[in-house]
Amino acid sequence: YAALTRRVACPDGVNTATNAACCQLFAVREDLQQNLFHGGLCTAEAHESLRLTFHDAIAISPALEAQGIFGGGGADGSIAIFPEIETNFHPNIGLDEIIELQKPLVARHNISVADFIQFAGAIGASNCAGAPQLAAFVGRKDATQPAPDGLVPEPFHTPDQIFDRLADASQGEFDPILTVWLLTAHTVAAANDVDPTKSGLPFDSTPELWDTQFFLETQLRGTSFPGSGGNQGEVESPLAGEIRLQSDHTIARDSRTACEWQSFVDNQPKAQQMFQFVFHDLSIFGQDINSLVDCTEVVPIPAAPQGHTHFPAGLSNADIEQACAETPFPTFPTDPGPKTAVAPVPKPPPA
Ligand code: HEB
Ligand code: CA
Repeated sequence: YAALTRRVACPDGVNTATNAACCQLFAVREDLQQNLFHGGLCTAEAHESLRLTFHDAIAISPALEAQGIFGGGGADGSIAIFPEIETNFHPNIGLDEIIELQKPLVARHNISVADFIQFAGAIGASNCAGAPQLAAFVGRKDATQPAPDGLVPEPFHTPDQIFDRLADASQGEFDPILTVWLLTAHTVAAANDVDPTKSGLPFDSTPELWDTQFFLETQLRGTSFPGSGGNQGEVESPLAGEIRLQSDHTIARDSRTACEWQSFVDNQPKAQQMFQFVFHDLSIFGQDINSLVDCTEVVPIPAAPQGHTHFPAGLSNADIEQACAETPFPTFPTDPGPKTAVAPVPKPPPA
């Protein structure tokens, strides 16, 4: 079969592609790696580009449409086309920065804003060792109007609110189990705006690695806040310097999702394959797949996973808040030495 797949030579004289529409992406990839991701790093810009894919795509609501109200266009670039409107929606706090950083890159290429947002997220994730190769499509139609407010989940929402919102946006595809799959993204993540006194607070001890520490560390008993307490959407974390979202905490302990959450711990292939699957679908919400071209071949295969699943120093199975009733929590070695603090993810310099 391989012999039947005819590749086209790209006008750049260097690359070939299965579809000519993918050729333009080689230059976009190079621009992203050199001028946004510091030569190919899994830093804050990569994390924020991945978060942006979600906040653009999830803003679509068939439930609103059924009431005759415009429900948003999903992965249509609206968040970056109407930033003065959508970045003022509360859950989109902080995304104005990555939109501003991406803006000159979008302008340099012949690509829709909708395609650019999802492609930047896929390339950003590919810089994180252990990540899956995420889907890249071109041909999305750009938004002509902003999404309505109220469609992006908040960390203080209940599991029911979050499950209902994801089910609506996905026309029933994203159930509570697939919601857990989506949250794998929080393995390469930090919060800048949940605690107004601190920025770059990671969700796990390895925000530069696409590993399963996020699923293990969210199951540990929370003991303190990394900064100020009493912030909406934040609960106590087990480690100095680490932040825990209330939504991650409650979904990790909800009887519908606790065993699925635990099943990701030390299951690197699952953390890759399940996110690869849900990102593929999320990244084309509101678009017609038949009018898109699959250019996933342009996304680099990420580096192999690094490290091994472990309890951070000073913590062990005794600190696990067991939530899955069916299966005991697996045993792992504890890092040597005294309890240490997790370092913040440095903020990107402004555009
Ligand atoms: Fe996420 C981050 C929430 C889902 C991705 N998050 C984040 C934060 C929050 C959230 C709050 C922080 C922000 C600041 O800065 O402060 N999420 C959330 C919720 C949900 C989610 C509630 C539902 C459940 N995510 C998600 C998904 C995804 C994501 C699905 C994918 C796509 N996030 C993300 C990331 C991050 C975040 C990547 C990081 C960013 C940075 O680092 O900057
Ligand atoms: Ca991690």
